[in-house]
Amino acid sequence: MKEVPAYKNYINGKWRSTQGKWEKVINPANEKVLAEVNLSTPSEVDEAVLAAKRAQSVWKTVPAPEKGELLFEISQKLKERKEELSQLLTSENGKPIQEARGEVQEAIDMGFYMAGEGRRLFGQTVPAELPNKHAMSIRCPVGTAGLITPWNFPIAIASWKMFPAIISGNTVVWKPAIETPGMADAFVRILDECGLPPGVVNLVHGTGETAGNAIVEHSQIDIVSFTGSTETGRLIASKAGSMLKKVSLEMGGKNAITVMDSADIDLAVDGILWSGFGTSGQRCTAASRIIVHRAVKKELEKVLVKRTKELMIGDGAKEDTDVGPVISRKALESIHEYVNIGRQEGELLCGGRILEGKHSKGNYYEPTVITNVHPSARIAQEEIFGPVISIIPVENFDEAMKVNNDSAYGLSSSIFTKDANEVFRAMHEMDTGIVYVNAGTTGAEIHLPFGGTKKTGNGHRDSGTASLDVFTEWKSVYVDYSGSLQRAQIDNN
Ligand code: UN1
Repeated sequence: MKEVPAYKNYINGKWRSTQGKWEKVINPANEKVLAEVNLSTPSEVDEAVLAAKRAQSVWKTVPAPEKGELLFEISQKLKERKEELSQLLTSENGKPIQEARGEVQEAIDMGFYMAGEGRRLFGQTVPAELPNKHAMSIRCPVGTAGLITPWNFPIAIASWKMFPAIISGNTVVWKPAIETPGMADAFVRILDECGLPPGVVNLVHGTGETAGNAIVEHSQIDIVSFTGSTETGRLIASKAGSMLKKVSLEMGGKNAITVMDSADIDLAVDGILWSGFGTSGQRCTAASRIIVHRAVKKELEKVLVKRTKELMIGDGAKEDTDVGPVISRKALESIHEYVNIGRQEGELLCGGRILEGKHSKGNYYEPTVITNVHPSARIAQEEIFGPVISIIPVENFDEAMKVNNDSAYGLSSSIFTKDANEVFRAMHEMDTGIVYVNAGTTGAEIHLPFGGTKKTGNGHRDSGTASLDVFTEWKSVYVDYSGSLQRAQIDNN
C-alpha cells in the first residue's frame, strides 16, 4: 500500500504518537485511504491539559498586542497556503473546491479580525458614583479551553473558537473530528512555524466518546466550546454543568427560507440551491425547509426542479462540481432513510436516490425536493444533514412566520420579498440567531455573532466580538484615590 500521512497529537510543542489505535481517513469522493490518524486515550488528553495549564500562567501575561502580532503572522501564513489547505479540505471533507476556498478564507478572516482584537479587547470605563474614584471593567481569560469541533467546517469553526481563545489569554486543548484530522494537522503546523509558544495550543486526535469525554471531564479544563450534534451537546452540557464549567454549544438547525408572493423567483431559487444543496446540505445553516406563498408555489417548484436537475454532482476536486459527496456511507444511508419517510409525508418532485454507476465509489446523494410537506412532518422537524429540501405551502405572511418558528431549533432563517414591511417584520418576528433578507440561510460573516436560539445553542455565540464573551470573564475594578473610605450607596445619598 502507498505510504499515507500518519496524523499525531501535538502536545507542549511536540508531535507525539499515542497509545491508542490508528483509524483510516477516507476521501468521501472515491473511498481512497488518505491518511491514518492516531486516536488518543484519556492519559494523553491529561498530558495535553496539563501542558495547556502550565502554559497559561505565562501566556496570560503576554501583552495582547504582541499576541495579536503573532495572530497576524499566522493569518498571513494561512493566506499563503490557502490553495494547499483548500485542496486538502476537499479531499477529506468532500466539499467542492470553491466552497473549500471559501471556508479557508473564513479562517483567514477570523485570524486577521482577532489579531486586531489584540489592540482592542474593550472593557468599559464608567463614571463612579463617588468623587475621586475610578470604575472600569476588564476582560480576563477563563483559563484552559477545551475545543471540540466538527468535520463539516474543520478549519473555519476551529478558527472561530481558537483565535478568540488565545488572543484573550487562554490556552487550548483541541480535539478535531476524526474525519478531518489533516486539516487540524496543517493548521497546527502553521501555528508551530509561526512560533506560538509550546503548550498554548495542544492537539489531541480521537473519538468523542474517549478523547472528547476526557476533555469535558478533566478538572483542569475551565471552559468547553463545542460544535456538533444536539445529542452530544446535551451530554457535554450536563457533565460540564455538574462541574460548574463554562460551556458554549453550537448544535443542530432546521433552517427555513420563506418565499413570499412578491419575491424575485429566480433569485429565490439561487438562494435555495446554494443554501439547500451547497456543502451537500451538511451545514448547520443549510436550508432544509422552503416555506412558500401559495400564489408562487407552482412557479417556484417548476424553476427549482429544473435547476436542481442541472446541478453537477461529483468529486469536489473538479472545478465545475456543484454538489460533492456526503461525509460517509453511514450519512448516505441516514439521508436515504429520511427521504423514504419523506415519500410518505409529501410528494417527491426530484432526486431521492443514492447515486450508483460512475458515482458508486463515493457517497453521492441526488439533490432531492419534496413538496406539500406538513410543518409538523418528521422531514420538516428533524435535522437531515444532507441535500434534501421540503416545500411547505402557506397562505400568507403570518402563517409563514408561524411555520418558520415552529421548530425545536433556531439557527438561521431567510425571507425573499420585495415588501419593505415584511422585511422589517421578518427581522423582528423570526426567532433564530441569524436572519437573512433576499439571501439564503448560509453565508455568515465572521465579524458578527454566529449561533442560534432554542435547541441550537445555550446562549453563547461563536465568532464576532461575542466570542470574546465566551473565552473571558469580566472583572470590575474600582480605584479609590480620595484618601478616605467612601461607602458606595451610603455616602453618596
Ligand atoms: C456550520 O455549518 O456550522 O454561514 C458553519 C455559513 C458558514 C458557516 C457554517 N459561514 O454557512
